This record gives sequence, structure tokens and C-alpha cells, in this order.
Amino acid sequence: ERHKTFAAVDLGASSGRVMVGRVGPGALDLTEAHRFPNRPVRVPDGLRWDILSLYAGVLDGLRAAGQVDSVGIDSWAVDYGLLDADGALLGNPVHYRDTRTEGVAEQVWATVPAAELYAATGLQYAPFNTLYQLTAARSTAQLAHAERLLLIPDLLAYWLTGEAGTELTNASTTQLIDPRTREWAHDLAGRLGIDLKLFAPLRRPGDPAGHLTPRVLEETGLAGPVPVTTVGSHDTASAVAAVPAVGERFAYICTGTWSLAGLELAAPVLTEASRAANFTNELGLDGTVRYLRNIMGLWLLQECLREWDHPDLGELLRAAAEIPSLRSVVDAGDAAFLAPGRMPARIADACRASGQPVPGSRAEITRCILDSLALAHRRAVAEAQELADHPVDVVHIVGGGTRNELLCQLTADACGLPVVAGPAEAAALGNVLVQARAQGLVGDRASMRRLLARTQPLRRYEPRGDAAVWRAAQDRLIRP
Ligand code: LFR
Repeated sequence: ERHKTFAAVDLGASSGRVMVGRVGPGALDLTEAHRFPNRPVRVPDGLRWDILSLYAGVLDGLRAAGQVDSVGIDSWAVDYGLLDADGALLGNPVHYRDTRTEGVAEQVWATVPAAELYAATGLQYAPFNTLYQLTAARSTAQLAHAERLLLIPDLLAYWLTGEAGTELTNASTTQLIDPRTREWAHDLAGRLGIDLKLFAPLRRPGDPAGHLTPRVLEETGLAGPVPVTTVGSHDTASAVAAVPAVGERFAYICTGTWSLAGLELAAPVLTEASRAANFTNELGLDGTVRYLRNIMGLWLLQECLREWDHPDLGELLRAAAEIPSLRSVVDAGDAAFLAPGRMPARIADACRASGQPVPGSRAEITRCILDSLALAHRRAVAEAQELADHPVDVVHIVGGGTRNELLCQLTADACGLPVVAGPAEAAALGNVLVQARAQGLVGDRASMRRLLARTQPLRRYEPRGDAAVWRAAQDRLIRP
């Protein structure tokens, strides 16, 4: 029988993992080989990723995974490492939540107005888009000495294989790609003084990305040759590829540190209304567009848990379920929640400022966060359908948030649509399936999705109650 195994390296903002996927005719299963924390470090000059500890986690994970037929890597987007002419890393990659990009967008817009930027790239405004990060870094010695810029998954692939490339789905989050041609936006980069020669050549999901070097083989105990395959290296691209949907009338919400809520489209939506609503057109598998909005996501809760010294989550969620719904809500799309720290107080402040009851207990704050996320999900799903003229019958939730039953139910209630929740490890599954497809084990996107629907445990939530209550809650946030 034709079965093959694939290692999926999947790095999230709070943990990394190496998963092993086994794929055969009609079969797909996933097991965890290794999981490790991702702990950003605040040094005097700002917030940094601990990239060496992440790379060590990847090597440990490959050793634990054992012999595989290929390796694929995905991670969060927009961030990068710079290499000098010898190929050495210049400093620790800057975290997208670092404050260096504050006020930078306004400088960029003075050269290229926001409307032109959107027309050229289709990307939502987010302070951390690579374009703004590079502008913030403009006069640094580090950038002046850089010969190469590698996005995080491409940097790890470079260390594993010695070969440099720029994977397209993740490149689309730099805000330097034209979503219509799916090539670099040369004119825009030129006007902003960004040197596109820093980037290694583009490669696409499914393309070969080299082989583990002899040194890496030795260190992981694997027998060569082990190919590395380009996957949707933006974790959200891999997660969307693993949405177990049937047909095209579906919305998805990729949950985790972020909630990324939207649609899979054949072409970008670049209208002024779409820009005003801050929807993004990131690139997905096979030339698709991930038309979505970034919502702060479970980051809001993670930051509270950190502040509260990690109480039992199950208990807290049970208590939150008992609190009456929609007493107070905050705008979970607000970039004011981007930076770490003091999250319970910031949420209380936002409720106070909008004249709502101020949540006091941990359960009340948790309920406020989950209601607010469900509300933001509702709004994104409704607006995406309208802006893209693409109606849906079902909302798929994938990623870590599928384990939060209250969030899934509230999202079904708020959207007034059935929710299908699962798989939780969507990014890793999308990563595995693209590798399997490169080796001829699975077919097109639709057949990948059928395989997921048949093999992965999914849970369905029907909408309860009155959708009008949610509409009224939304009106509390959107003031004319
Ligand atoms: C999710 C994600 C989002 C991106 C954010 C920052 O993990 O990749 O898609 O907007 O992280 O990179």
C-alpha cells in the first residue's frame, strides 16, 4: 500500500510544533512529535523572537519525528531575518508586536496614499506589514549591511537546506506583492525605496525547497536524502487549505492567537468599500485569494491568563458560560489591543469608555472577550459576503479555538449560521497535504477537503436564539 509520512513544522506565536502526518489512499492522520514554547524576549531595543530556540525546537522535533518522506514549514507571517553577505543572521528577528512601527504608516502614506497602496497590493492596513517594518528600519546599520531578507519559515528552510527562497503566500503579507499578477509590486517598492533584491526568488506551494544538509541529517539522526517541500508557509494559508468544506458557499475563521475570518476567492476585491472595511487579499494555495479580516482573537484571553498567572482554563470557561451574554463588548478588531500587557485593565477601560458595565471578575472579563470575539466574527463574515458578493451557508472554524466550545457556540449564535468546528491542527494538516500532493498522493483542493471531512473529527454547532440581539450589540460599538 502507498502510504507516506510527512513532517509539518508549524510555528505559532505562543508555541511551535512538529507534527507527523501519514497519508495514503483515503487515509490521513496526524500525530504530534514535539511541541515547544515560543517565548519572545524583550531586550533593551525592543521585542524579539528567540529564533535560535525555535530552530533548536525544529531540530528536536525532526529527531522525534523520525524518518519522513519530506518536511514542510509554516509560521506566522510578516516577520523576517536579515542576512549579511556571508549568509550570517544579523540580529534577532523583530516581533511584529514591537512598537517600532508606531506612526510609520503615516510616513508611508505621505509618499503613497493609502488608497493607492490598497489598489496595488490589496492588503489591509496593519502596522506590522513588512512594508512598514522595512520603512521603520530604513536608516538602521543592520538593514544597510543586509544582503538578504528571509521571512521566518524561509529562514528556517535556509538553515535546514542551505537554499534560499521566498514563499509566495507568505510574501503576499509583506504588502509588496500585486495580488492580480502574483508577482512583486516593483513600482510601489521603487517609490518607497525598498530594494526588492533583498528577497530571494519566489517559490510556490508544492515547489521543491532543497534537501536537509548533511549536518542537519547528522544532528537529527535522519537518513538522507530528505527533501524539504514548499508549502503554504503562511500558517493561515495552510490552515485555509485544510478547511474541510464542501463546495464554495462557506466562510472560515482560523482561530488561535488571531482570528482570521473571511472567504476563499478566485480574484481579489480591491474596491474602496473593501479598503474602508479593512479586508485583506492575501494569497492562498493554487492562486486563490484569502479575503479576510484580522481580529485580535484569543490573544485577548491569553494575555489575561498570563496576567492572572494561568488559572485553570476549563474552570474559567465554565464560569464564563454562566454569565449573562452581551453585557459589555469591546471592538476585537481594534489595533489598540495589539501590544502585550495589562490586558484585563485595557478591556475594562474600553468598556468604561463606551458607557457599558465594567466587567470585574475573571469570569466576567472572559465572557466579555468571548462575546466580543463572536461579535467580531459575525461582523467579518457578514461584511465579507457583502463586499465580495459571495454568500455562504456555513462557517468553518479551524485551529486552536475549536477546543473552546463556548466560543464556537457563540460564533454560531452571532452569525446566525451553523458552525462546523475542526480540525484544531489545521495549519499542520494543510502543510502535510501540500507535501502529499507534491508526491502525487492527493488531488486538487476539493479532494484534499473531502479527505479532511472524511478523516478528521468535526463538531457542528447550530445557531441558538435571536440574531437581532447580536446586531444590537454591534451597534453599541459602531458609532456614526
Ligand atoms: C496568524 C498570523 C496572521 C498574521 C499574523 C501576524 O498566526 O499568521 O495571519 O496576520 O499571524 O503574522
